[in-house]
Parts: sequence; structure tokens; C-alpha cells
Amino acid sequence: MNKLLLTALLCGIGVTGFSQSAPRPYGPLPSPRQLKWQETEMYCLIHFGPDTYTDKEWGNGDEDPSIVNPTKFSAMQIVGAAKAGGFKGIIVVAKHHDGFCLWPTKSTEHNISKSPYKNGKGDILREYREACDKLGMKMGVYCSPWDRNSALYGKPEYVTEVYRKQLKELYSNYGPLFEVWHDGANGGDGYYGGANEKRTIDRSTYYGWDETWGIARKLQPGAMIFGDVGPDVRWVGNERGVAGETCWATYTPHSPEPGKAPGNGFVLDKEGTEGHRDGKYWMPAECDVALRPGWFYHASQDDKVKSPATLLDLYYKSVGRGAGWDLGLSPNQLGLLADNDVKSLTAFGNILKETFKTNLAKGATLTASNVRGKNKQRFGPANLIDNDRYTYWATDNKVTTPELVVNLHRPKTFNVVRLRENIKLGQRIDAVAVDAWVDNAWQEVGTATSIGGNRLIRLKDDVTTAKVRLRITAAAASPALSDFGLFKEAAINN
Ligand code: FUL
Repeated sequence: MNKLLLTALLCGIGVTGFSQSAPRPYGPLPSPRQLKWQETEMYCLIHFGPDTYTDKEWGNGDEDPSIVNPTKFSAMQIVGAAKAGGFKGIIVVAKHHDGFCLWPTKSTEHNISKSPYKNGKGDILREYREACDKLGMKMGVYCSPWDRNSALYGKPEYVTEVYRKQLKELYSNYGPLFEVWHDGANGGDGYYGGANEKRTIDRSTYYGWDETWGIARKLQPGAMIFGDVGPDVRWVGNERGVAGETCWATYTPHSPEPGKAPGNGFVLDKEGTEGHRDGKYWMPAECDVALRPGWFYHASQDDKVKSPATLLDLYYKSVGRGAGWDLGLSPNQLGLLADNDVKSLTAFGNILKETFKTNLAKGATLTASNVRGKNKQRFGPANLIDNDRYTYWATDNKVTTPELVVNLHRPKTFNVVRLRENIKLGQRIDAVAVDAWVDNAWQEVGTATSIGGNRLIRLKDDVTTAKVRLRITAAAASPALSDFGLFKEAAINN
């Protein structure tokens, strides 16, 4: 073997040219913690506190801790219902804007130890931690940056002596945490230790976000940091739980005021819905929405719990568009989820399980118009049905609009198509179309734009066919698709 050829082989170039090696990654890439989050897909955000007893959504901060007494509180019931719904974790609102802490913090007197709950010995965060461990669920925390109780709010000492201390306690005592949540609602009227006034902060600089996030990085390196400006996961820009029909994982947070850095509550948040095709950062969207109209429990909303069909629709519009889904749960004054909430979650979870139980493309013969370096073993389309998010079908560099034919061997009926890119190589695909072989011709049955870590195309009607074709109609770089799935939605009885 001559020297040149040997060198070429060692470099992984191979005799057929550059195509034998993996495609070069395109654009910003996910970190290992972002990859794990992508696989987590959906979790619940749990609001409970003084508002549960005052029937409000935003407490003023002057609520008497003695009103908080969830005599039947069961973290197992709440986390268990989330699990039955197919959710993989929970984020506990440890402190909302009213400043009341659900754990016995040393940072303020305004906490659970001053309530009658377990005679002042209660620790709601601990109970959630234990339930999550027992049920194999992930846990995260939301500690509101805005604190309408603290006399120090608005001064630098609030950030250094109160807020960051609270974060340190939470991160040190209740991990492992998969996500830490930062809210955009910041500053305004409040009790503030009796001052009862309006306090305005500079949302761009007040919290010193870089330093504040540093606490999470140090104490909970596996935790995703959520906020309007990420940096790991961005707010989708609405509280309806819906990502854009096109939703890029890449994003550049833009400030509403030139010359000032964006911050949580200080960003052009509507841009979060779609993200940016040429965004500077890998910063996928999280879609938050409550199971009821409000985030906190209100008896008047007992009959307004979202139905399993609505939840399924939200699932397609969040997880199905490559985003994460964060569904708000609202335990009542006893510390339990009401029956309607549990019923809806359970029914939805069953539909989800049933629908995605069987990939109807399993066992199919897949033929691609191009396989990278003709290396079927490594880059062939069989990788699309092995249920691994990172093995993939790839094409030669120049081939950006390949086609794939999936021969199912016998007619099958489906109404959902699932596609995933191997996002370790970035978000490469811009548009796809799906055709079914019907009456001796290809008929287009669905299209989609951004794919990313997960894309579910919910078809208008059921399709029955023995042959399906996927056309990648636009891509910024040769595609690296990891998953092709066909599913039939389970019946919805409501
Ligand atoms: C918002 C808050 O103001 C709401 O009360 C709620 O906590 C929601 C999840 O985030 O920004």
C-alpha cells in the first residue's frame, strides 16, 4: 500500500473519498445535558403555596404562613399522577412571587416552618424528593427571582443574601436536579417587609445572571438552566404550551433595548416561539401551560381541567415540534390533586403509551436514494428503525435532498409519522414531505419543516398503505436522520 493511501485510510477518509467519515456537524450543537433533556421530553410544574389558600395567582407577599396547612399532602399522589400521565419528572415551585418558601430555609422566616404543617417540622421539598426517588422521576426547582415579601427586594443584598442563598440551599439539599427554572416576572408592587410599594429593577443587570447561573453549574452540573434567555433551554414565548409549527432548537435572545443585554423578563420573547434558523446558541424551547386555566388551584376551576384530547393536541404541538413540554399541576388545599386532574392525566398517559407502543415501520425494508460512502452498515437507512436516537442514515455531503422508500410488505394503517435527526450533528433539515403509495401512485399525505430532536407529523386522516416515501425537500447540510416511525393513534374516549 502506498504511503498516500495509507494516510488517507488512517484519516478515516477511505478509498471512496471523504464520505466514509461522519458528516461534519452543522451549526451550534447540544451539550450532553441538553441531549438528556431532549430525551426527557415532558415534565410537570407544580404550583402550591399561600395562593392555594387565598384563591389568587400572585400573592402580595403579606400572607400569614399559618394559612398553609396541607393536612393530606401526598407527594406520592401528585408525582404518581404525573408519572401516570407519561411525564418523566416534576419541577417544584419552591418559592413563588409571594416569597413563601416550601422548605425550611435559613434565608427568611417566611417559610413552611412557620406554618402549622407537621407542627412546623414539614419540608415539602424533601417529600417531593423522596417521592421522585421512589417513582423514578426526575426533579427540578423553580425559585422565583421576584420576592414580594422580602424587605431587601430591589437592593443588591436581596440577590446576594437572600436569592442566591436560597438557590444554594435548594441545589445542595434536594438534588440531583434536572432543571432549574428562572422566571421572567420581575419587579412591581408588593408588601416588601411592610413598605407596600412598587419596586422596579433593571431586568438586564439586577440578578447578575452569569454569576447566579454559576451556582447551578457548580452545585448541579447536570441541571438545565431555563429562562427567557436560556442559557440551556428557552421560554417558548407564550403560556399556551405551543411551539411554532416551525421551531428551531437554535436561538439568539434579543434585547428589547439596543445597548442593553437581554435578561429574564427583558427579551423579545415572541421570537422564542420559532427560534432562529441561524441562531447563535443551541437553546431549545420549553412550552409551559397549566392543566387548569390557572397555575394555582381554584375550586371554581374544578370543571375546567384540560381533557385528554386537549393534552394530546398540546403534546403534538410541543414535544412533536422538538420542544419540551412543562405541564402545570395545582394541588389543592389538602395537598392533593383533585380527582378530575388525576383522571385526565391518567387517560392521556394511556393514550400516549398505546399510540407509541409499536412503530409500524419495524420490519420494513428501507431503501435510500443515497447512502454516505455506500457504507450501509454505518450510514444505511436500517438505522432509522433501531430505536436509537444517535445511529443514523446519512448521505454524501453533496446530497441534501435524498429520498427514502419504506416498504411495509403489507398494508398498514397509521396517522402519525415520527422523524428525528441525530442532533449531535446539529439541526440540518429544513423541510420534508411524506407520500403514501395509493392507487398505484404516490400521494403526498404530510409535510413538515424543522425536525431536530423530535418531529411528529399528525396526519389529517388515517392512511392505509404498504409503501411510504419520505422526501427531504430542503436541508442546510446533508441530512443525518436517526428515526423514522409510523404510528396509529389510540382511540380517545372523551
Ligand atoms: C410565570 C409566573 O408569573 C406565573 O405565576 C407562573 O409561575 C408561570 C409558570 O410563570 O412567569
